[in-house]
Amino acid sequence: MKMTLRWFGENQDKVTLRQIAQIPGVDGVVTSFLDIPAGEVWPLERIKAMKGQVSASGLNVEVIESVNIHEDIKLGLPSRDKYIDNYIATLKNLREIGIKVICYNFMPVLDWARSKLFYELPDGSKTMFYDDAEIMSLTPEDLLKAFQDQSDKYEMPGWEPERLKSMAETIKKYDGMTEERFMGNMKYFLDRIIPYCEEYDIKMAIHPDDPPWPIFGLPRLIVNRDNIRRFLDLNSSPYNGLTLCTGSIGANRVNDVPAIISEFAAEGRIHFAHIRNLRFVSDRSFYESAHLTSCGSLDIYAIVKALHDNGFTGYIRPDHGRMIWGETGRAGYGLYDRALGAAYINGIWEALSR
Ligand code: DNO
Repeated sequence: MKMTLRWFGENQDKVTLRQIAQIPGVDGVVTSFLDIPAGEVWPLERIKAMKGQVSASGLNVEVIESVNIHEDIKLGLPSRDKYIDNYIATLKNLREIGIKVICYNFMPVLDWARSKLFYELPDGSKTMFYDDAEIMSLTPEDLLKAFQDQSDKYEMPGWEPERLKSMAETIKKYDGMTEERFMGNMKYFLDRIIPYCEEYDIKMAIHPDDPPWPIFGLPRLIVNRDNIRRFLDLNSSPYNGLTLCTGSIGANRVNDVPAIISEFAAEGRIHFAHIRNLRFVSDRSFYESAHLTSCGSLDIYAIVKALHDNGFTGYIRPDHGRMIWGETGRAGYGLYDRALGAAYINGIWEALSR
């Protein structure tokens, strides 16, 4: 297991590489270029500069989250081939600095959703909240505005203004999109890129849909064990794998997260794990709690044990933390609570390994 922390890049993150390097047991960062629109080739010079900067802090960078998928690929439009060629060119450039895993998602138009970004808990910490009834009462534009209003001027990953410029029009294009066609579009993409991933030794790791059910009538497929199986079977190469996000899959209480992890880790298909806890306040409403098992509704010990006992050798990052000790910054991505999460997960791992 390799412990990492997400870092949004120079001028994009209040948390510095130096601070990350001081967290015990964190050896690397997971990063991206939020400003490069989906579908464009990532310039090699910029990639190398980023690598140089991370290395100078004594950290490594072997995971990218995310190289986003252009909407035309998800929609299966004729223009997809051009964007897939660009994706392959980006992979080739990322290989130059030794990138091993790409986290991406195949959620139509929108990425993850929350109703509150800074919901105050009784102890004064602030965290993200998902209330299904509230989300369902909003239009996608309302949700975008709510994200922008609450985000404290930080660009939220997956909610980049460029990507959502013509959100209403893009959502319209999904009219009549069936699950079968959507899966077919995933397969087309995978079959084109996986041979290059094998050659470049870069593993693709799809992120589950968050929340794991359809919103705004858009299809969402990476939501449970059976659909993950269907997805992995679309292309059976081990280079076609998963980012197992406990908070996404675990938001549907029917999903048995440790069992799902055990099954797919044993097959070597989990390349990256996002570990976070959440506490349900009703069936489809929850807030993101501290990582400790006793703080939330997920059994983080059982989750880490499922990875450990099934030979997981990939990357882990503590996912979304609360804002504690008066910290401000990008929702979910402060320093302190994520550092506590990393220390906690490292502690479980050490205990399991002895
Ligand atoms: C939110 C993140 C997502 C994730 C993407 C992966 O905090 O978990 O934005 O990075 O879905 O492509």
